[in-house]
Amino acid sequence: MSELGATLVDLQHRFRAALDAAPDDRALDAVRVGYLGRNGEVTQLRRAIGTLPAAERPAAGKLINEAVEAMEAVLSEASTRFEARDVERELARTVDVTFPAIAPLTGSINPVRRIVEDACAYFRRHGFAVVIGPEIEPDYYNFDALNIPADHPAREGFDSFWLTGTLLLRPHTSPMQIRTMQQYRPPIAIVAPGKCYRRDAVDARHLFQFHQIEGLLIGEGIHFGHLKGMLAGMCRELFGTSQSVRFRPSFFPFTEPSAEVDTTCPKCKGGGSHCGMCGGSGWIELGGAGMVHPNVLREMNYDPEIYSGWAFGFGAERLGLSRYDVDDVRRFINSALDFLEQLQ
Ligand code: 2NL
Repeated sequence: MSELGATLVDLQHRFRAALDAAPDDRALDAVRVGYLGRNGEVTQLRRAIGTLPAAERPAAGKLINEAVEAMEAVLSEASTRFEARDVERELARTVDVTFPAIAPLTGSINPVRRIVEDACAYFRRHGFAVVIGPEIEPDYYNFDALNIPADHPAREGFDSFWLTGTLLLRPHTSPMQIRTMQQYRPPIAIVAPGKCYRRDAVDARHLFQFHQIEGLLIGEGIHFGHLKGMLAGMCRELFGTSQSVRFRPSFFPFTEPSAEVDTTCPKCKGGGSHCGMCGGSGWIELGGAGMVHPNVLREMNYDPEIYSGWAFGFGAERLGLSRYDVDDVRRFINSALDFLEQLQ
């Protein structure tokens, strides 16, 4: 082999070794410049051709060209290998096909709605119909028909959003119970769920827009025992058997006698002392109930000597505090989905 041939073989060996040792694209380019660049080793060999006898120059030029061709081929191979490695790395970084998938957002039912639906389902199973109606009602259906005349102080207690002199956002769902009584004769067994509005300052126990579930049973021989049985059953259904119910004497213009209904405080389990949730009483108030006032029955043209009945009104958000052991009704409406999705 000629001297030049031996030099080129050695040069190519070193070139390959340098390429193999190059850790990245930049190092690869440095090797290229070192051998094939303007001042590279190969270029210097080409310049040396001029010093050879004229007859040997063509063969020398051919040898160098062949070597450069071979070197460019391995260089391009090495460069392709780096590109492929970079793509692999990028794919491995962004797409790990073995990684557990993110669960899709399926949505969940708001706990207040679930309570309303569960309570309605309970009463349905016991033969009650569910009635729903408008949120804007005249004062007659909200007050007059419920034994609360125009100048009655109890109207203040309802602190309503009035839209006109006679129209208001209903402060309870009683209007639908009045409408049903006007439309049908006893026996009547209904529940009226829905949104209600009161001008209350918002705090841990109050929202100015809330949900109520009212119930009404009218017939012959209906008494307070039926009411206690149905409400105890509803609480058992919503809260389970660990929470009990108690009835405290109270007053409403539309029932007589009247009672306030409490359930065992879910926080202190009735223990009481120093409990921040129930204020130490061991009980949480759910709402009110009682025997429908004779004046209300008379207004509906039901004879109080023949018919009697009970009614109740519960705040759905209050039921939610007990059912889910939540300390603040605002939690139900602040749209913190990670919190709400836990309450099923
Ligand atoms: C409360 C009290 C109550 C009623 C609502 C009612 C409806 C008719 C006739 C008689 Cl049509 N009564 N509803 C009865 C007692 C109490 O609600 O504080 N609820 C949160």
